[in-house]
Amino acid sequence: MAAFVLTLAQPAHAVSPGPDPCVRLAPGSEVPEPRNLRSERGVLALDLSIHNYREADGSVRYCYLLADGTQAPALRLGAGELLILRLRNDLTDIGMAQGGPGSPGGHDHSAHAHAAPATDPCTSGAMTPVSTNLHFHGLTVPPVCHQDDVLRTSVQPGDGPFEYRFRVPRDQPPGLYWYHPHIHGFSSQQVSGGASGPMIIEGLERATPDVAGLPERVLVIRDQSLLNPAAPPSSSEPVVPKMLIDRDGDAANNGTGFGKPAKDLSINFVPVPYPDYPPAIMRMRPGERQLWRVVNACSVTYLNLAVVFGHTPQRLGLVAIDGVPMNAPFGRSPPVTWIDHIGVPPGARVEFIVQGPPAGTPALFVTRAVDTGQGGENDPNRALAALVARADAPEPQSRLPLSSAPLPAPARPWLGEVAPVRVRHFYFSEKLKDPKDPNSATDFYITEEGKTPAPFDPAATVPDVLARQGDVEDWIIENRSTELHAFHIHQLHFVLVGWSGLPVNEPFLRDTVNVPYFRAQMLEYPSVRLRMDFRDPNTVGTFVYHCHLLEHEDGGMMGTIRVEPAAAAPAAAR
Ligand SMILES: [Cu+2]
Repeated sequence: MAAFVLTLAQPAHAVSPGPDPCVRLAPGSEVPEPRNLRSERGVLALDLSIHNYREADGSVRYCYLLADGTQAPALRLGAGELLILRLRNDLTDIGMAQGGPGSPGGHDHSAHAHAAPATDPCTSGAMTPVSTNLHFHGLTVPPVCHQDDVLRTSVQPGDGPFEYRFRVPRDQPPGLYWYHPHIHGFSSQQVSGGASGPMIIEGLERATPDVAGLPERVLVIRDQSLLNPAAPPSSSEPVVPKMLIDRDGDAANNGTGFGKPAKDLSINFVPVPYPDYPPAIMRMRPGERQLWRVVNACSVTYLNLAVVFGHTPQRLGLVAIDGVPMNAPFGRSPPVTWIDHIGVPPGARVEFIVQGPPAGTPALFVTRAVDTGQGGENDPNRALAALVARADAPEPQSRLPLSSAPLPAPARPWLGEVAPVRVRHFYFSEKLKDPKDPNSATDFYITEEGKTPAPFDPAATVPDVLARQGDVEDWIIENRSTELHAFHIHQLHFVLVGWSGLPVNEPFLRDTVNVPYFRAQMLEYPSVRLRMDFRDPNTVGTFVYHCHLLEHEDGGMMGTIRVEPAAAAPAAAR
């Protein structure tokens, strides 16, 4: 159930003035590829600005732009290389989330007038609708200002360019990562508005020779408020129970796989709107093998990706999850796992080999329904893109290199076989602000067992968890709510070693994992057991773990961890 603030009456705000900097393609357009920005001589330097714009229908778009207006470029660099990203905040206060329909229109309402003067972006921690920052999801870089801190770093519209500068670790696995804003309370609004972009650490073919030389496509799937919220379901769908609406106005899971979705989806900014889901177009050469690199950049929508020719699901060759090749760096998993659908929670990435259809065969890239639980959003079956096979189809802009010098051997033993020094227990839970009023807003919690559930407190000076660099811990995370949550922790990857008390054999890494939902007839709460890796010195510092359904994160489902240096006194025993 998505539930906290944004239940504003529509649309008391005027359209933003001037041209829309976050222009979107029409439904049914060909899927564009993001512009590739590649490192040169070991450095990728760029200037990026973030913008927003209110549409005539009241919806608000956000976007990252290069100086020439290019949206959401793909940042591509190698392990060991330097990223220098100067972020300028061009957000304007267009009346979102701050008490509703008071502000008369966006014009003459420049956020520059509101920006607090001379606050230090490294320490302000400001959380306003026009504050922003960047999180580099999946990278093991230090949680400090100018690198990957999201707790205190907050850039305001008056601040001028703010520099992010870090070196990608030499042992960062090659694969697909992503960048997005992470201001507590406003993450969902900015990300569902479109603020996100892909980042690729080069060299996947060094771990997985099967992909060497393949053409590649980077696909960012985002969600957004419905373009046609009042439309009845398409007449081609089966009749489903009457729509339920959760307290945020999203369509609630009806358990059928059909009906109105909570959000529309887009693929590289081509919307595929309810109710008819006109697919975007992807041209391929008949039978061509490609590597698809897919980010689930949705704020709240689960994906379950498949490719169908006619009605027949096709084999997809999964090679990487969450930026890490399946077989890297230990070779404990096959380099390619052939499956016919792939579940992807919000925040996660998957990279897989696809074979194009024969000429003339109708083919679709789809997401199948996801059962998010009785309390979850409706994520029905729907198309994303039609695959059109023609001999004269243009080739993707990029191909993986043919040469494939193997990756260096790992420096540390395989995480899955390291004994944890301690086990911690956490649980996801939800509570109505007014238990007597089923329409009141919901608080969202992630709580360590034994403590009192409380929403994330940005003013807290004591971290929720103390750990020590060099340690490996097991975290058991229960779900005591009736909807799915997606656990994510910054700065590190983990191994899923257990599922509701049963051992799991997943000899690969993740940074985001689905936590199954509770049903009333269950005897125990469902859970995941994760082997958490604090061995890397870059994990030293204070950072966050949270649910990656951003309405939940913004609603309080987040905690802080401080990892102390190995040389310091032992972390408080628990
Ligand atoms: Cu959640």
